[in-house]
Amino acid sequence: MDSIMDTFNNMDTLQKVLCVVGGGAVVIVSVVGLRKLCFNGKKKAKKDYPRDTVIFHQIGRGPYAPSMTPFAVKLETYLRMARISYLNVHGRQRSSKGKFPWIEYNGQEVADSSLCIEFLNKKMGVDLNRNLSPADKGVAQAMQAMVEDHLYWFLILFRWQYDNDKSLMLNAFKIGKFMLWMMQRHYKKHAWSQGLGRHTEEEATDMFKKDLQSLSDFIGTKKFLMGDEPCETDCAVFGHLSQVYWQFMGTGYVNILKDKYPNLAGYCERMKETFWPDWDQCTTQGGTKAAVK
Ligand SMILES: N[C@@H](CCC(=O)N[C@@H](CS)C(=O)NCC(=O)O)C(=O)O
Repeated sequence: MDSIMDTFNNMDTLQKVLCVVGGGAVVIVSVVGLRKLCFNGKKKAKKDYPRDTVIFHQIGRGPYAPSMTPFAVKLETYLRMARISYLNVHGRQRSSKGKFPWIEYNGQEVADSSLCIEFLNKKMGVDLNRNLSPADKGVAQAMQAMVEDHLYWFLILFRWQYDNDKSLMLNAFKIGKFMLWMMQRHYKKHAWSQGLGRHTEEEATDMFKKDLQSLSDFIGTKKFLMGDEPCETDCAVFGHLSQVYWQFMGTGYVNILKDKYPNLAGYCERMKETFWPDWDQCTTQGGTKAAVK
C-alpha cells in the first residue's frame, strides 16, 4: 500500500489526474457491468421447448413456499387452477421487460404475470371469474391492485430495506453479502421511485397492517376471496399472502397472520391444500412446518 502511495506521490499533476480519472472509470464500468449482468439478464438463447406447453420461466424454488416471488406463486397457482399443463424452467433469465416471472408458448414470449394470464385465458378459453357479477369483478380487480401495487412494496421494504435479520435472503437467493448489498440498493431505489419507500418504517408498517386488515375484513368467513369458489384474483392474493405467512422470517412479523389475522392464515392453508398438494416438494426446506410455528 505504501509503495503504491509513494508511486502516486512521485507522479506529476497530469499523471495524477489521469490516474484518478482512469481509476474512477474502471470502478464505474465494473459496477455498471455487474448491475447489467445481475439485473438486466443475459441474451436469450432460443431453445427447443415442447409445443403447446406453457414454458414457465421463474427463479428457483423458495425455502418454505414455491417461490420467493409472489408473482410466480400467483402465476403457477393460476396454471394449476386453470388446469393448464406447463413446464417449469428455473433460472435467472429475465423477460424482455427485465422481470420475473414470464412464459413462452410455442416460441412466443409473454412478460408480466397478469398479461400471461390474459394471454392464456384467450388462448385456452379459460375464465376463472365467470361466476362473478360485473360489480364483483370490479371489487376483485381493486383487491388485486391493492395487493400487487401496495402490499407488495411492503414485502420489498421488509425484506430488503428495514434493518431485519437478512439470513433468509442470503440463504434463499444463495447470495453473498456484496450481492445482498447490491440488491438492497436496487430495491431501495425502486421503492423510493414508487413512493412507498419514502415513508418511515413505522408509517409503512401501519399501512401494511391496514392492507392485511382490509383483506381479513373482506374475506371474513368466506372460503375464498369472492365466495365459496376460488377465482382468478385468489391467485394474486394468495401469491402475496404466501410470502407473509410462510416466508417472512427475520422481519419481526413472521407470525402476523397466525396471531392477528387467523382467517388469512386459514385462507393460505386452504389455497395450499386445494392447489398445491405437492407444496413441500416445491420448496427447498420442506415447506410449511419449519416456517409457521
Ligand atoms: N407486474 C409484474 C411484476 C413482476 C415483478 O415485479 N417481479 C419482481 C420479482 S417479485 C422482479 O422481477 N424484480 C426484478 C427487478 O426488479 O429487478 C408481474 O405481474 O409479473
